[in-house]
Amino acid sequence: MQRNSLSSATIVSQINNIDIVLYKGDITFVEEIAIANAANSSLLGGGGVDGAIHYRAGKQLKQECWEIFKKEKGCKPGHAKITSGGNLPAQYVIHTVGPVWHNGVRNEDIVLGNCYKNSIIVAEKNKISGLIFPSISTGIFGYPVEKAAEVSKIAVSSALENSKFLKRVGWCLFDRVTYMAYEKAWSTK
Ligand code: AR6
Repeated sequence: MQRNSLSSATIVSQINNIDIVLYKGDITFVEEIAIANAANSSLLGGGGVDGAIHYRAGKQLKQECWEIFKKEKGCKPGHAKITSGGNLPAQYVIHTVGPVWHNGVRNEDIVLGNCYKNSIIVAEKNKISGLIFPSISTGIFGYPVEKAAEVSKIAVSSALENSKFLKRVGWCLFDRVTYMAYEKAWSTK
């Protein structure tokens, strides 16, 4: 397998005995039990990390997302739904839909925090021990990355307080600027 588009994980913190880790690179190469997807409400695929995940996961993921679309009308912003990982190294994909940035006047911080909290709830329900997120909403949806890193740190820290199954949670960040924003958020109290 091609591995040069992914760094090894760096542990940046620990919460409730859970390692918080950062990878730099392409999340479709991450070998953890679960990765999260920054999807849209249809769950039927799109651009950015969603496109990359669907491309590498293949037909099975599309089919499972289609079933969720038919039965549950997809996924609302801030919510999360689980599928298998198809052809990905990850066994599961937890699809969550971030907020579109509107200058902070539409509760974007609450919706973004809910993406992380609800993804962690879904992971715990499925007894998942490792979950890696992309930087939700900071690409096509336009959420400022430093703010997103802060909001996500607060949401993840609080959601992990009651975790039983997760042992490793973190992010896989595609570019240097995004990586540095999350590294900075986790290096400050
Ligand atoms: N691995 C890790 N991170 C990635 C990858 C990858 N392979 N590709 C892109 N990123 P975005 P959003 C980073 O736009 O803002 C889709 O069309 C990217 O550089 O993927 O939540 C969906 O269907 C950025 O840092 O997600 C929705 O319609 C981060 O992932 C919409 O985009 C998020 O960027 C969601 O927009």
